[in-house]
Amino acid sequence: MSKNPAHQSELETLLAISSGLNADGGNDRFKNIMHQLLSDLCQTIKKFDITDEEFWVAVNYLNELGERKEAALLAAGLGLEHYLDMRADEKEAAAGTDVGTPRTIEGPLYVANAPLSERFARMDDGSENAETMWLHGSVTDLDGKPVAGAIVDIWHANTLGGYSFFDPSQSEYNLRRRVKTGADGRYAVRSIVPCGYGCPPDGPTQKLLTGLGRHGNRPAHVHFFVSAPGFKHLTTQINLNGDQYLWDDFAFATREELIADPVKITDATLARERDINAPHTEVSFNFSLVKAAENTEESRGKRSRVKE
Ligand code: MBD
Ligand code: FE
Repeated sequence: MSKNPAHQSELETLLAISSGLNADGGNDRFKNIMHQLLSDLCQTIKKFDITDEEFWVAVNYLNELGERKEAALLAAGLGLEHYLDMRADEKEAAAGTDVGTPRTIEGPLYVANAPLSERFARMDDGSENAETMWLHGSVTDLDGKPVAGAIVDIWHANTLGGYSFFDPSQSEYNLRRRVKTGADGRYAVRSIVPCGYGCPPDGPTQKLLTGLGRHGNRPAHVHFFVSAPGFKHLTTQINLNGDQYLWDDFAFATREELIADPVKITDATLARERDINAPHTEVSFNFSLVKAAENTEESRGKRSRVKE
């Protein structure tokens, strides 16, 4: 930093006081984190000789981000949410603990308490003229033994890439369901094939990405929380193979093990068994869960969520 020791100690004093290091109250961990963040920020301001105008553009950007409620969207787009996954994976690898179906980011669009049913649910409200998707599979332990009574909480976008609740044009809980596995550990849903997501083109996240020369698109995907008593909670997604953004996801969520191949079903008997009675797309995905070492691992991590 500064070669002028007087200037240096003036900044150090400022940062120590502004982050409350010498104050009685507050939280020590929070103080130390803020101190590091502010120090890094000042270093960046100095390194790039940030102008006042640039500084206030950045401050105003934070207001825009909050006004549009896009802070969590930006966290995904900057790869920070994926970085949390990298860290969790790394810790598991270092500890040598078992891994089942890999995790990937939750993203900002979950809504809690979707309708719950046993073994099967229809997820779409029938309002879209879209390709029907039959999505099914099993939940097992690492030995392949079925996990009965697992809750598979599923959410995905419509054909315009929009999610109910966040997209007020959709009905309540459209394309959001919770399904409890049967004794065979299986779940099945009838839905529609989702399309990929794109950041709101007029929003602050897309504005920042455009400044980086990046796009704000995600490949077609389906989100899952999978949980069962005695097992580690799993937050993951599957990507539908063939999407142009499969390996170019702006939120970095794609993983080799999480790619599902959509299969066109034309067999009339099968279509009748499923009560679809028409050609449709089948997506199969099986989950394997790891035993929980402690109760706290059984539930999803705390995070501010809609309707929770
Ligand atoms: C999504 O649908 C999503 O899953 C993420 C991570 C970010 C934006 C939209
Ligand atoms: Fe999504």
